[in-house]
Amino acid sequence: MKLYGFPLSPFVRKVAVALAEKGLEFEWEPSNPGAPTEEFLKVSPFSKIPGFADGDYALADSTAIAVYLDAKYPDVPLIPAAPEARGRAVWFDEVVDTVLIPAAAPIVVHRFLRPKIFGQPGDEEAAKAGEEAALKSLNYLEGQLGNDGWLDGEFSLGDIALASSIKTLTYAGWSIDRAAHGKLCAWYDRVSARAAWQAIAEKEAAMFAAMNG
Ligand SMILES: N[C@@H](CCC(=O)N[C@@H](CS)C(=O)NCC(=O)O)C(=O)O
Repeated sequence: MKLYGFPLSPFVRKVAVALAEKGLEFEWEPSNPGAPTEEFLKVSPFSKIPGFADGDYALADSTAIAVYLDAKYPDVPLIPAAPEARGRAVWFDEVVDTVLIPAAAPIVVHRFLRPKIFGQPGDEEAAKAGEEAALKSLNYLEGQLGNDGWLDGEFSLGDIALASSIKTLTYAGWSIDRAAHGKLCAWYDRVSARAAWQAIAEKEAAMFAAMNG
């Protein structure tokens, strides 16, 4: 199996962690959607990351890939079978992908990508507006969490999507406000302690070191 895309992307990390949770080996190519190779465009026709290939089979959307992986390699399920839990796992994944990530994106753009990667000034006002905009979904997610465990019953795709998006924000120096979002903070610590999460964090760090070296 092969995963294409920079590990900074929360969507790419979501797939990497899902693969690791399932104990699946994969090759990870840090493809750049701005400078796509022919091979990458074959799996990701719109040049979005992640791209993914399992033999001759290719997909390019983190949720579609997770759905495929769960059906094809069901030993460690990440999308629960019970209808209610199944619906909520996909709901949390969607809240993260379509509400939290777009709202919080300016934090990463203006405090990490522009100043640290592209050598351009970041717009601090835009970053602050991103922090403010992200509160709506963070407050909602805080309200969904208990004092232990996961977003909904078993550890699922929703947990992976949310933790992956938070990790991307940490590159910009952002962290969960423990006073305002204590449950979210403790939950993120629990996700970060998982063996699969740590294995991907190590791979990610090695990829960043190689790119910067
Ligand atoms: N819905 C897609 C979103 C993928 C996406 O937007 N990826 C961004 C990087 S975080 C990307 O490829 N951007 C490059 C572009 O849009 O040209 C998924 O879940 O995989």
